[in-house]
Amino acid sequence: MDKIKAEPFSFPVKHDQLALVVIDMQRDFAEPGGFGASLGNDVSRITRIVPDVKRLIEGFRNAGLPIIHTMECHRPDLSDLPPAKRDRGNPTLRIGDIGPMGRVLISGEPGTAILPELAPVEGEVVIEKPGKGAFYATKLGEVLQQRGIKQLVFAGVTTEVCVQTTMREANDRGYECLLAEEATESYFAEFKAAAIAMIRAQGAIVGWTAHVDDILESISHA
Ligand code: TIU
Repeated sequence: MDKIKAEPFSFPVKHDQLALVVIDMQRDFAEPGGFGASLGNDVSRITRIVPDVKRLIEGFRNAGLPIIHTMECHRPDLSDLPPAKRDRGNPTLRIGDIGPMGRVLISGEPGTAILPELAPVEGEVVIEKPGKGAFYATKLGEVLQQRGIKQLVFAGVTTEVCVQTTMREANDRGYECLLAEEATESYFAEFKAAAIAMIRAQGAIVGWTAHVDDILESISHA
């Protein structure tokens, strides 16, 4: 059995069942004027991981392995946006408001798009999701089942919000989950560190974590 060097112990990889899930690498989380910035966050932390996310995407593409991209966004009529989500906190811009990159986190708007360096190519699945988790109210589960995918490598943002929520959803559904450490980021360094620690604690209670180089080394033999 092939293994990827990982924590808390080696990840027992099956290349024919493996996919990359890139969570929410959208302009709205990474650029000034977007949703992340409207919550008061320093978005430059997010742009710093783009080269590592790109390396991971290119590795999966070169190996011919599936890639799934997610986008947190809502319908223009806001019918999939619970008031409890829209009204939360005191952001300078709420979801659906018009900002410098169009309507915040609305499907099809410029700010909602995936960063151009990481844009999906033909054949890659794009899942638009109204929640923090990518399984809630989406077809992700069916897509994975149809393709026989049972192991998921995770990248994207933010580590403790959409990435961790999706890993927990996947873990409960029986997927083996591996988080690529350099290809995920939070607006808060301490939250990234804590999320990584809690994911792999207790014998990989949610999943494994590994370095991008070790994941790429493994899939180069896929
Ligand atoms: N605010 C924050 O940390 N994250 C989100 O709102 N969404 C995602 O993590 N994608």
